[in-house]
Amino acid sequence: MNDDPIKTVPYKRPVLSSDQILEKSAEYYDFLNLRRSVREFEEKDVPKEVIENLIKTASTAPSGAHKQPWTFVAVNSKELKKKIRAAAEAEEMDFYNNRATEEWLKDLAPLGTNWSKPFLENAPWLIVVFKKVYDELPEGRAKNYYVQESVGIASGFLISAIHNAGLVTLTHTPSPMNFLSDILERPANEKPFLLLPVGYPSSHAQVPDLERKPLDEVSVFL
Ligand code: IYR
Repeated sequence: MNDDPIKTVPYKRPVLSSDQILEKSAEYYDFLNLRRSVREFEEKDVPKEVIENLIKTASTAPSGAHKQPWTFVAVNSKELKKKIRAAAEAEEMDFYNNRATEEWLKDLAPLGTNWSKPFLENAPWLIVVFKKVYDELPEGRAKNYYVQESVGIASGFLISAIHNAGLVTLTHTPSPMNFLSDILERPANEKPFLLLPVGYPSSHAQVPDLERKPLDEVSVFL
């Protein structure tokens, strides 16, 4: 283990005027406010280099003790996507028919989701985010910290990077999702966290006409 303090370098940032800061903050809000979870994809491929850039962006996220406790598994293989869809739909069928409470089904009803997940095969890429609950190093097991928070933040970066690239995604969380570890052959220290299909929206993609809570409902200024 290396206990030396990390070397420091001068902090570099884009230097903006206060007017530019105001403009940028408003622009970024307008831009991200256009993001929607899209469930219908065009069967059009996205180059691997694009996916690499998205993953590199996600991996710039802050993490507990800079452990970067994540692995992004990018799946383009038709065969693997087919296997993932079959396993996810089996879980979802059981969820919608047996496991979901009345209240949960009632909350989901306006969104119109069901057990059928064609996007798991239609989207050109599935990015499966794994959290590393601990690190397996040559010298043995090492602890990771704030894993849930760190991987959640990295996933947020990933979603905004996908939107920024003009592509779409949705946050799919089949439950339980251990089948992803088996199909993707991940080691025991990695647990599936989130599945993001990535691609172009289908030209007839529809999204629910949702309203976002206004600022005064989601914030308190003191
Ligand atoms: N995992 C299921 C159910 C589901 C749960 C929530 I919370 C959602 O916001 C949407 C769906 C599914 O993917 O259909």
